[in-house]
Amino acid sequence: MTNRRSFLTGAALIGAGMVSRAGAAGLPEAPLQPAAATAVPPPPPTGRPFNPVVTLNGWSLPWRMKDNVKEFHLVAEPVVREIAPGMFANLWGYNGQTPGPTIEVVEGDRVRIFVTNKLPENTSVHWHGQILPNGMDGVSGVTQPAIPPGKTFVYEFVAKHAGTFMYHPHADEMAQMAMGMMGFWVTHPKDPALHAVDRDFVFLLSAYDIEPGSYTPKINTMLDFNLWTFNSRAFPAIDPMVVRKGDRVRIRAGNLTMTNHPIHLHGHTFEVTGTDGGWVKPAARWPEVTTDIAVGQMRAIEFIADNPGDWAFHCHKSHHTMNAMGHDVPTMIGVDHRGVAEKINKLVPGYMVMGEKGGSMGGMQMPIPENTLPMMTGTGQYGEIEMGGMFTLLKVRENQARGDYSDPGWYKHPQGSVAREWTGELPPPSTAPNVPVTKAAAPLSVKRNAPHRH
Ligand SMILES: [Cu+2]
Repeated sequence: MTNRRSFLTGAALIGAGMVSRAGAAGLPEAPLQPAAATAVPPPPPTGRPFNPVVTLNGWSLPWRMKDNVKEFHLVAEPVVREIAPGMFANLWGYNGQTPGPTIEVVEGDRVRIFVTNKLPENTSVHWHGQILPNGMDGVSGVTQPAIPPGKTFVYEFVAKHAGTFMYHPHADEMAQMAMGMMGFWVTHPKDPALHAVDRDFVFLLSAYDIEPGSYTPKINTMLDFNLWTFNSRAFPAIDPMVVRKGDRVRIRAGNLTMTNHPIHLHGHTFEVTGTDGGWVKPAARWPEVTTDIAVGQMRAIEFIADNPGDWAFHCHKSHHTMNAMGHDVPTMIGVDHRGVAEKINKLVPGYMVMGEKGGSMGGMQMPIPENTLPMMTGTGQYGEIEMGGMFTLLKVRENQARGDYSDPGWYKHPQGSVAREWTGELPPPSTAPNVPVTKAAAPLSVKRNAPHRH
């Protein structure tokens, strides 16, 4: 993981020329983040104190204080995102990344956001969930003229309510969101002790349809996406959420895909403590291990990480824990196609028949096209994980230092606490009763019901 200090040093060096130019124009700096590692933010250098969030495989946008106003500079621009090692996508985002940087402010802050449009078409920014003056709502054509390419607009409002929000365009939004235009927004409570947690992770759910061998998403796809991501990253490239045993943990997620995602955590029960409408009153909360996040919604879940281990955290739609897959594939389970394979092999040497025993890749190695990802991938300490897409791990450790987010490696299970093969006596195998599978259907005779008498 990159630490913010080293990143800022790098940015300052690269951007030295840009700073003076921006300074002359009165604009705050627009820092860039080209790396996809999780950047853990330091405590806020200016303004009211708050407990920063950790953006999975992302970062938080630095600001400058000017006359007691927090000034940010977002640059909407084409970016190249590494979806996972070896696979890159031509997307649109902000300040070098998609999603754009997380904006963190404190309840009551006056916020000024400069938005420079470096896209080839008009854009705007809608501040999803914020209660603000109508003209700052970012709906192009309705509350403002769209921001033309090359222009900079300025938004200014008071962040009135603490909570979990996001930003995204309201201009050609189908195309722009399909290209990755989105970012997280957190308004922290004025009192940092209110809703305080030890670790606070944030990410956005996004989906892309990128044909193997190509780099740009098909923006007209409505449902049949092949890359399901947290912050435009697919497992095994999503960083784990590392916590210390006993930590109070919050995970906030927002959904900017075209379908709902039932997000499921293993080993713990949580409560939904916040939505994009605000904090849920304690009396209205109930325990869950899965929470469905509908399109356009934000959810904050909270729990005490009291169970050490490597716990799966994923979308429960099984196709969403797969990477680039073909959906027009017949189910071959139980079909003996050895003879067919032999014949095809005479024509196409090396042809591999798949799916007879299920979809498991079980040690198979197959060449894949350029710039795509294997469907199911990742290896754990006990072998192949056979998951992709919207999947990561919550790693709960006794001895993880406070504030340390580095990956502690695989969990060392206490002796005798791992599922294992039964080596004792086995009962005789049971079989299903032998039922004839098909019988010529007898012609149907339909009996008309007597009329009802009500
Ligand atoms: Cu899903």
